[in-house]
Amino acid sequence: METFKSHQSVQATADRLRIHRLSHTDALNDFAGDVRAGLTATPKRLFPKYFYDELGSRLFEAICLLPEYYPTRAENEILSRYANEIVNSFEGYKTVLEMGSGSASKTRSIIEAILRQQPDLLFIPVDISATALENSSRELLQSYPELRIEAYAGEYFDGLAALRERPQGTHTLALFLGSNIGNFDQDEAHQFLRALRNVLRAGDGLLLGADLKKDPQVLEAAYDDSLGVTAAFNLNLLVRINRELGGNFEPRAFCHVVKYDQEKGCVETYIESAIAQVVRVSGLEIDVQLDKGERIHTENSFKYDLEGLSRMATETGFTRARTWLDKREQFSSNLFLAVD
Ligand code: AVJ
Repeated sequence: METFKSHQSVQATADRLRIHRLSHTDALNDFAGDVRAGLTATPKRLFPKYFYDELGSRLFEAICLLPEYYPTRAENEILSRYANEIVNSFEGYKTVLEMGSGSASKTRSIIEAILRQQPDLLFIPVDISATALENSSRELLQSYPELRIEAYAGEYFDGLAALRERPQGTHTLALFLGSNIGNFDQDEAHQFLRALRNVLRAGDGLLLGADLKKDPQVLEAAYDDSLGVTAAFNLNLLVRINRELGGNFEPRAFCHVVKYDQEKGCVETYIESAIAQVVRVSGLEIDVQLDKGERIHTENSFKYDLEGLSRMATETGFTRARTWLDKREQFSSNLFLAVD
């Protein structure tokens, strides 16, 4: 009887989960093409989406535990403290759409607050990592016996394109948490928010996590921690190129460099060559020449203020209806409402 029972509960869990793999883009070819373009460009660059291989994803989870990296703790504080208020801003959310859900641990506060209002909820996570989606979905379904999940494994814009095909029945709260928006420059942020607005109906909500402008020393420490975890996260890109594209980067011959550009409101991260060197990437049949002190740009993390967030909302079909801050006022959770 015992085995029958557990078999049934596994079945029931599987019934409540669908994972769509948006596989028309070949991830490895994208990586190869982008690395080739980025390492032969002037100045050199690599994209932050490539940080998140298996080790990179784990290093990011470690970053979230660092004393210097305040955003995760600040956002968790806001979501656990104000989840009821956030979901009560609108009665009857029946769908939660999360872009870049990752491990979906912060999402739980929101899901639980909605389930306290009413039991019927569909969760639609979109994430580049199918493994992260499978793991987080399984855990969520076990915690919430009524929850249904329709997951999309793919990039943001592919996920949003797929979602446009879906019938729009119920009121939706979209989530874009963790200051993921910070990786976009202004044009990209606008494009992304407009694409997201297009899958929502007027009156739907978007809870947007945005890190705030602050003392440059605090910001630089958050991206250059004393244990060197963020340095490892950054340099792991080179290790990934070595493994997947046959590179011979020596990570010890490079340094992690972080600069806050106060004018732009952007923490810029680089991999800097400590010596003049030539690196072979055999899978791409290229030799990459680096001067001593030459930098490869790897990430932008844009910081916001409330005026900038209001402007961004109105320019993309939303209005900033409410904002919640953590006690130290380091991070903002913003409720954008979709307008006609
Ligand atoms: C995942 C984009 C929100 O920019 O703060 C953390 C990534 N990089 N430490 C951020 C990151 C280095 C993070 N986001």
